[in-house]
Amino acid sequence: MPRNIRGLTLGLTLLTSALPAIAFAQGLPPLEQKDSYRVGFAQTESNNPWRIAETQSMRDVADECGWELVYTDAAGSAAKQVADVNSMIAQGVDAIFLAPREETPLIPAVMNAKEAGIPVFLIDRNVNQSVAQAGEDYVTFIGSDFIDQGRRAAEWLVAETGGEATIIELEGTTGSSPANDRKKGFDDVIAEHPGMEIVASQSGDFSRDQGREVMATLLQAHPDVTAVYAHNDEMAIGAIAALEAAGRTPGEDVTIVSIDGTRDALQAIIDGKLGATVQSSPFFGPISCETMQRYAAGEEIEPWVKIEDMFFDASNAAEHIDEAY
Ligand code: GYE
Repeated sequence: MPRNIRGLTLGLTLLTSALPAIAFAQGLPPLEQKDSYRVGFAQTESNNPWRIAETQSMRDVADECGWELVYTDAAGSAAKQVADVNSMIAQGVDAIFLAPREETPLIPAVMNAKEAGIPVFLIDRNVNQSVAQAGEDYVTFIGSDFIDQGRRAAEWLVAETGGEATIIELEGTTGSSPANDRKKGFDDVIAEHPGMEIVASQSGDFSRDQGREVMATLLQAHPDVTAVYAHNDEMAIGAIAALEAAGRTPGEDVTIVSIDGTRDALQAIIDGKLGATVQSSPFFGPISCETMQRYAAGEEIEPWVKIEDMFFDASNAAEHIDEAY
């Protein structure tokens, strides 16, 4: 082989082995290994303890992970969140952690970052899988199995009520992946039980106030309700307030199940008002740091970095309340 060609081959081999080969093969932007990074974190809103715990968890790992955090809060607007990501791109951050408020409206933000050569890690919520894909458009989705959370809530409710219940379902933010999937998981299990009926299902936007208002309205139309499934704890707490205001006794004449594992929810379990809550961990800092480091080291990242969640009911709520948020 002529010397110059051998030299070129050697040069190319050295070049490609020094960079994350997998990232190139998949068309994802590579990420250099270095001591410090400017890292964007695009939060959806800060209106509940879960969101605040998530933001805190990201801040807590920033120093040891070498992150200079560029933090934005979309204040409940998908349009603002797209603008927030675009501004991070304009500032030339090294990587972006995005918690997409809704599944489809955030896709342009993901694509813009990809085009600008900035790797995106989705945390806590996913985007529409038929439009954008992990390993191609963004590195990975780090988060819980929301379908399974819905199933676990339903299975607990079936066992608790002996398979007989008239259910009101309070859905999360319309168009968000946890609302879509928590509904699917729950409704599929309930459909297998003829004694269980969902008489109303409406969004309370994952918020305590809206959960209370929607519950108060639905209660007038369905006074015979015997169970409530809320897609998060905040709405469950709101529903408890609405039931009490209407003279009902949550935990006695109405069985309530929800998802998250907040401090208020564990306290409501201890108080006998909430039956159970499926954990959905907000502690994304450590796993986000580790996943980004693996990516920078050139490792192939699985499309879904799955978080395993616990389950809280009367048997263990007191034991876990001190670690709750
Ligand atoms: O359950 C809820 C929050 O996206 C998994 O969003 C998260 C959900 C969480 O507002 O409380």
